[in-house]
Amino acid sequence: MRIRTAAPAVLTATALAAALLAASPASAASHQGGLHLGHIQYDSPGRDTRSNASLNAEWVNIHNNTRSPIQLKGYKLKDNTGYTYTFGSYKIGAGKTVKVRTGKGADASGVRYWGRGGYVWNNTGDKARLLKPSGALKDSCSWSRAGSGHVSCH
Ligand SMILES: [Ca+2]
Repeated sequence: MRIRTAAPAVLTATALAAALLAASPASAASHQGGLHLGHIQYDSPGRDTRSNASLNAEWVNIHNNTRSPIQLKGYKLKDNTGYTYTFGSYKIGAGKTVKVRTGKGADASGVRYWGRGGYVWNNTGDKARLLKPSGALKDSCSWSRAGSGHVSCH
């Protein structure tokens, strides 16, 4: 009986090896969810002075670990209070990350600015949500204490 149970295990290992071989280096470290929230710096380092530099040191990364670019137009980023950032036209490449900073600045490749004059992400606990243009929840990530000031969502 032990020999019989070994056969499926070998098959599984073979299938896994095949899957790993088929995967590109970028997707080898992939997580489920495709487009998802990545690292979040919810507590801007240093004192919360509300300066634009401090506001921009508060940010959320969104990562596309699919193998195709994704148009983010209409996607939303939302906190517990209801503050909402809505993406304009922005194509996030396969395997790429876009950082959404809280303060004001000039949008560029890989970085978007919320344009706020106040902080979004609560230092002592909050929940970031990534919503599809339809309003459907794509991903969420929460934290419950100040701690290190940042969280790795996946
Ligand atoms: Ca904060």
